[in-house]
Amino acid sequence: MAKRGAFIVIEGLDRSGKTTQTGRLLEQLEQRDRPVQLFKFPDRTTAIGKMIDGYLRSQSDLDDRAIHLLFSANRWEIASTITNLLASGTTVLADRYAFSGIAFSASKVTAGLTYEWCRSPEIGLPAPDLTVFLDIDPEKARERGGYGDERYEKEEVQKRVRGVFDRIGKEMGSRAGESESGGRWVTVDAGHEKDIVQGIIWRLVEPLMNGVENPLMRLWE
Ligand code: Z5A
Repeated sequence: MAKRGAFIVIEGLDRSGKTTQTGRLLEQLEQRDRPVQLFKFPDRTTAIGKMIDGYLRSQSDLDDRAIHLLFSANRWEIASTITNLLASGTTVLADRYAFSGIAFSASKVTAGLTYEWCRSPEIGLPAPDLTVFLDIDPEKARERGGYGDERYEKEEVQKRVRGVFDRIGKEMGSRAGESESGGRWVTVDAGHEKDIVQGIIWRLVEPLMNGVENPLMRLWE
């Protein structure tokens, strides 16, 4: 049976290096002639993505539940493309995914959104085979610059977000190996130099580079 492509997600706090590392990973896979496609969430180019972009730049205000559902819809509008690419043998990389959706919304103190409510619209999305969580101390992230321009880029928000990511990681980790696991969750210290982080990620990704045999799972199903 032909192998399908692997679905690899890079998650993490702000300025942890997700865009840097997904870009490097894309290059490494292309250099090895692997068919690969990168998605970045939110995808700000679609009609839904443009609404999200306006919200993040504080150009518009939206109900907390409405924006949460828009972030999720922004993944659902691309979900079938991801599924088809994987089936055709293409490796799919994602810069942020459903886990960011849950972590940012569930950590909004005034909104009162429960973890379960936030997770609900994400159930059934294509499940990654590997999620690399880039962990960084929010204070160290701030030193990387460009921090603070958008809505959630505040240290106290980032600390709460880190707490929810922790919960997700434990939940995913404890399910790893079960059929409905949604793949491995690996936390990587993103405080190292870029090349070191890249090397750690590559060691995790290399075994998946030539595709995977197991069928694609759906998140939390
Ligand atoms: N959000 C949400 O609420 N719900 C959702 O469902 C989703 C997202 C998907 C926008 O996300 C916001 O949307 C985000 C979460 C929320 N809110 N916040 N806050 P985004 O992905 O568009 O955010 P971004 O601004 O593009 O990315 P980022 O998180 O800020 O950065 P990053 O991708 O992790 O880092 P980077 O761009 O690769 O690197 C940042 C800088 O650090 C840059 O100068 C690098 O050269 C430097 N860097 C990177 N790695 C290193 C190392 N290892 N050492 C030193 N310097 C480094």
